[in-house]
Amino acid sequence: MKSFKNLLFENQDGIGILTMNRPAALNALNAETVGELGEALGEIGKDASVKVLILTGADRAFVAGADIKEMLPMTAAQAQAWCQAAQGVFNQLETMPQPVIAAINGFALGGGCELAMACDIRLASDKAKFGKPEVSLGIIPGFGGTQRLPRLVGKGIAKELIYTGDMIDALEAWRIGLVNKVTTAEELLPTAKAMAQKIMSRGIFAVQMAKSAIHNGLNTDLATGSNYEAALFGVTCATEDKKEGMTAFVEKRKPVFPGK
Ligand code: CO8
Repeated sequence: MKSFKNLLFENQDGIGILTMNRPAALNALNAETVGELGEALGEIGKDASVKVLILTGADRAFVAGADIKEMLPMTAAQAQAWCQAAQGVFNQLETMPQPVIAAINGFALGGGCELAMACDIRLASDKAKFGKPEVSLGIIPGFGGTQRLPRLVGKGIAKELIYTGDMIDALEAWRIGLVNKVTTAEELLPTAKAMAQKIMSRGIFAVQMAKSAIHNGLNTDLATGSNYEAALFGVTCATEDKKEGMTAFVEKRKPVFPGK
């Protein structure tokens, strides 16, 4: 992978760790960073040696939002185009083959909270802070926040967070279902890696199919989603992983999945 100005990437034995790295601006998302993110995700998505991706932030922020200084002079047309470009990258994150764990180490505000919500699973350090402060700036969420937040925490809580712009701590984020787990700052990455290891020990192709079934099923009606699930279930039954997983069960041993 090429090196980026505002991102760091390493592949630790199949666990990709992608770090938002623009600490002077608390990792705020300017166009350059979002462009780099799209490029990195495109490469990682095609790299079968990365089984699970962890997304985190450098220093004291996960991502403190879209870059306010860059947005200030934007016209309506430019802002709309910027929203659509960033939404495209967030959709790319949500639909890439690998499961993505957000390890939220600090501020996850505005576009940063939206970035975390495009990941599959969210883990937070007890130092993390969440919020949708857009209305305090006279704008609304634009990177999918009005859509993903109510789907995650329900309409009423999402409206409260978006209308008030209030910041909440990690425990409150856990209580409302915005994050799956809260750890100490020291334990955040180890916990994310342990979860990644566990996911990698399963039939990873099946995990990818489950991701697709959940994502596409939630965007349609129950009957269509269930039909899609049945089709992907059929696909998993054509894999060597299925043969190994079921044979290992019958032989009372641990499976060793070939990953295909
Ligand atoms: N954009 C640009 N710069 C930022 C941002 C940001 N979102 N957040 C922090 N920074 C910069 C600060 O300006 C400061 O830079 P400098 O040292 O050059 O002045 C540096 O990061 C450090 O920040 P602070 O000194 O403010 O640090 P504090 O610890 O005092 O405060 C906070 C931390 C509370 C996180 C504070 O920085 C803050 O409130 N930041 C803004 C948070 C915010 O409002 N985020 C939402 C932005 S809007 C958004 O994300 C909408 C997404 C959809 C966009 C649609 C586009 C059209």
